[in-house]
Amino acid sequence: MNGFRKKCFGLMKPFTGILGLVIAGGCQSRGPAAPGEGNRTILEIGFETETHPFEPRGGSEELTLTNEAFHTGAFSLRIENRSKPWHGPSINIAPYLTAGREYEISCWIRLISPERTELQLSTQIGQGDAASYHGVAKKGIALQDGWVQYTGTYRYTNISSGYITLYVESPADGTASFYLDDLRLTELAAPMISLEDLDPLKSRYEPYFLIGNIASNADLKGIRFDLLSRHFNVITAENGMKPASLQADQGAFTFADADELVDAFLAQGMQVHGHTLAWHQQSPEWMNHEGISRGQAVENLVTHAKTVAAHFKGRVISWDVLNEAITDNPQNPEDWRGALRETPWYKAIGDDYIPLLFQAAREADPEAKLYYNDYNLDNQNKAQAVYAMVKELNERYPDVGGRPLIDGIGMQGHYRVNTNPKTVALSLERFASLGVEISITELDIQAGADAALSESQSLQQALLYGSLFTLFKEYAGSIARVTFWGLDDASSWRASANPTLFDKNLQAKQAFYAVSDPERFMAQHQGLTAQETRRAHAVFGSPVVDGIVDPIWEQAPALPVNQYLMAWQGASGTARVLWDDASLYVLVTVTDTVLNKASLNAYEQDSVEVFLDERNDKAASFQEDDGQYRVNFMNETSFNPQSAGTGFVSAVKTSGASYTVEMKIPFKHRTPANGAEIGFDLQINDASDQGIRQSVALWNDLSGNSFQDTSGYGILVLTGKP
Ligand code: 9MR
Repeated sequence: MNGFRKKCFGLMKPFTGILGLVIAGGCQSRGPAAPGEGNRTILEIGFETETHPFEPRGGSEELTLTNEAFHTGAFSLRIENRSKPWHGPSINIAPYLTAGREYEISCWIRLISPERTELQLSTQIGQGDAASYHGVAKKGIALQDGWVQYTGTYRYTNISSGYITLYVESPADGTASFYLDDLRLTELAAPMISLEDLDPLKSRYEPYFLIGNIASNADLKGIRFDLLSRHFNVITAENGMKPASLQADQGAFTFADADELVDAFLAQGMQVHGHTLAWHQQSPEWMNHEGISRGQAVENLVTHAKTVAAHFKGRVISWDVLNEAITDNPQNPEDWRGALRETPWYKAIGDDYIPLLFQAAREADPEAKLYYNDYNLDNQNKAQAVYAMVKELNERYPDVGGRPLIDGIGMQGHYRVNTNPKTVALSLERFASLGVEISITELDIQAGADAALSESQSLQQALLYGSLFTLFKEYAGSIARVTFWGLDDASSWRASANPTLFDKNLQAKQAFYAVSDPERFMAQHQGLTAQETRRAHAVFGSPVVDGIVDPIWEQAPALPVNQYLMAWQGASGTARVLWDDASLYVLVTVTDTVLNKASLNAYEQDSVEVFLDERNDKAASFQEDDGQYRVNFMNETSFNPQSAGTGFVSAVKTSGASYTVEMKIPFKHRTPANGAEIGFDLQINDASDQGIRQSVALWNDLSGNSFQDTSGYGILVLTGKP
């Protein structure tokens, strides 16, 4: 706790010697009690005494008690000199919490600068790699000329780290200064969750395949551990066995946390799958950086794989030996070498880094099943490239340890409600025909947004889970394991898209029941399938395309470009669309910290793309009314087909961590009118600081084929013409 961060009083006040907080049953009660019988206020901070328990989260920002402004009483906390969105006042509330209980959390905020911006009250659970971050009261607009209350609820299912903070951040403006007052934490009387009500999933799937989930060290106690142990029989460490976790510094292997995690689940009679021996993400810089020699790279790769595989020998059943080595949607998939991602491993060693790596793992742990693991394997081009790679390598290296070089293919399975189970089935069929085993290694299904899930979205999600599990059962002869990537929505890497079986209160969602008994669930909802196409309005109006955002754009609704094609979640943004009798106008604001256009491929540069199917005929190949319009952050344009560029105008403005693109696209094949529907999509390409495309965000179409197939585009409805 920070005992004496204070001062700059215009008014002197007596020092009372008591912290500015009141614990339940304490001497002070402020404002109305939280609604509900039996709720207990356990912490209140009004900043009315000489000390306060807040810390600066970033380090450099200043926290000062002040009487310049207050919500109640005479004082508040002033927060200034922030330089990052996540900087702000932070308080460790772990000592006040009881595991499994739900809390109402509220505070009051008034902006100092700018005049208005979006702030968020958030909570951090745990520290370092084990930390997870969750919005409690999201995206409220704070103002300069009045106090705004931020209120939300959160159920803390694991408090074992002893480090759980509340903090205020500013996603849209990293430098915002503000006053904070009257923070209150109320324990709600709602009952704790009962585990016994649900049939264990692992029993239901026992005849078919192993059923798994992920864990971190923070999950080794309490209700989360109980829930994991009840439903699953195999565990993957979410982050703890990745190269960056096990060998951050060369030669200094750090196994203690991973050992603790593995042994805790083994002691429950569960099994463990290892993830991952080599990946271009979450690997330390020293291991495989640009310019490293082939010899050094081989040494680093092989030493890491052998040491780690040997260390866990006998305790893991299988390894994701190599993760995500194939590019997205390769255009010539037969040529799997041409489809390889140009990672530092590949650049330093060449394509034989793959057999070298698998051989090293096999030598160190001959018993473990060795997997190639990747995402978007429902994309048939990518699936074909993986098929070609595994087939050729297994033919070329038939006898490694008496087994094929690669035992299995891991289909990660980061899906969305509009994922088509038929494409998943095609890939299962393709891989099964190779004779290798298949595991679904990271299953989750995004639905809804901003951590909100409507009843119908929840049902759509459950329906897709149901059809997938029906399918997995059909392929049970080839499928060894199905692992979910996240126990509950709040702890998921995609928390805002509600992708798991349990909600943030660890209550089973419809998705749980669909997985538990897919045939019954599908029969109960006969005829329904999970498909969701985004629709939005374009509003009548003619902005000037000059890089200055005219107020008229505000009349059009904001479209989130926030669904990811690749597993890496990079730049995202929002767009607005206007139209007049001659043109469609698109404004896209992208949030991106590093802007790069080093790649010779325009689509790999930081850039924005619009896809247009003017007649909305959803053709599976480009027709004359279809076009792709790309503008990078330096306002350099490219078009598909080339002729689409005729009459196109664009302007770009960059500022700090964002850039804004304005486009004017003339209508060429349709006379626009109120009510007309147009096929439309948006894409944000995010280049890494190495100039490689690391993430693709879209408004609607996640087929990866928008450049040639319009059938997955979202729909724009033209409105507002007087
Ligand atoms: O869920 C993991 C998240 O906590 C990490 O921040 C992230 C870092 O890359 O990795 C996530 O897990 C990834 C997995 O290791 C490989 N496939 C994609 C998963 C989601 O990004």
